[in-house]
Amino acid sequence: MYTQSFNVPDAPVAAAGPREIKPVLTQEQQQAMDRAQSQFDRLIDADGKIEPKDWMPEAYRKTLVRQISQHAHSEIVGMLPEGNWISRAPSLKRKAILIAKVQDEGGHGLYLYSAAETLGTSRDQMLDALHTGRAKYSSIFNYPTLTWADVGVIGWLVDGAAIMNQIPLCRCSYGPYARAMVRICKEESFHQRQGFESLMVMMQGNAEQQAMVQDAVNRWWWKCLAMFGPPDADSTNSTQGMRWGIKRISNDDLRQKFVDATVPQAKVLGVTLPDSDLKWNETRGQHDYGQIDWDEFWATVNGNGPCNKERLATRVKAHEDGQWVRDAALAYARKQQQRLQQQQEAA
Ligand code: FAQ
Repeated sequence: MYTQSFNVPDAPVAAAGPREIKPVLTQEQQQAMDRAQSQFDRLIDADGKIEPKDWMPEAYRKTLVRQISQHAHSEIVGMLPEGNWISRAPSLKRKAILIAKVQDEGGHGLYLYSAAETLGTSRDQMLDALHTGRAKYSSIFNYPTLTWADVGVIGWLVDGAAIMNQIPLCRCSYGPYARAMVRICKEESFHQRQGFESLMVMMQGNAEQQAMVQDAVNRWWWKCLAMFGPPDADSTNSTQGMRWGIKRISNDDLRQKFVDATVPQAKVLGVTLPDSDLKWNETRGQHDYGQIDWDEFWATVNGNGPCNKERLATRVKAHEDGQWVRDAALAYARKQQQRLQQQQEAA
């Protein structure tokens, strides 16, 4: 079910009607199309921004809808593993921080759905793709949060990995996505810092608390490395994404930057990263690290991780439970419109 890419139809296709035939362009139309393509290519080469009303190749638009909507779904589904702990946070302070963080993730989802809507897709289409299992969301949110230390580790490592991947997206060639990412990255930085601080407090506590942190790090480390996506050689979308200035740094390069940035932080915290191959490589000026379990990654992406079904069912239920809010908002909007119309008619 998760294996399919998110495809947006080019145009509505009649259920039982004949297949759409692409119109044959006149010479003039073809020349106009070629000019638009050249202008787009020049803008991309000059590192400029493409805006919603600009002409863009259909494949560029589809790629952005795919990535931005998957990103939005990840933020929304990403509320669930930590949301589970709001009612069990160990103090009022931790509860307030966690509520703020989870709300931020919801906000990120909404900015991103809005950015994707500027590409001519609707929120309903995107949500339908998520709820029916046709759209992907980040593999990382299909793992359970077993203890309070998991909440700190999600902030430190998952948000840390998310920032590493998302900072380059602030320079993405599509204006609305790039601008949304600026604010998102600022908020993710707070998330990462609060996670690290929460773990620091636990590491200064008793042996049981320290063991809890180490156990959470052991369970999340490899999943966070996989979060950056398949190795560059298997990354089907990278070459084109880089050419279009959507993606700026490759999956493997970002993963390496994350490892190099995290090793010293782990030392400060006093935890061990669970990789016996992890060591500084003097020649490369980077850390070597061990083998990621890609079979597990793909099983999770394909819907068979430990929590995929639970996460999706929770999302679908939340959406259905919220139907009355959408109905009420529409009824209110209709009423306002009628009132305005009556006032205009009376004037
Ligand atoms: N999970 O060819 P590539 C967060 C798929 S937000 C699932 O390398 P691409 C905030 C990929 O879609 C986290 N699927 O693809 C937070 C493609 O399949 P498709 C999300 C994955 O697009 C923190 C196929 O594999 N961030 O954490 C994953 O060039 C804490 C081949 O891969 C974003 O979405 C994966 N991990 O590069 C919230 C950032 N990796 O679509 C709450 C924006 C790859 O062709 C708590 N996205 N796949 O069927 C991106 O930067 C890129 O889309 C990548 C993948 C880097 C994720």
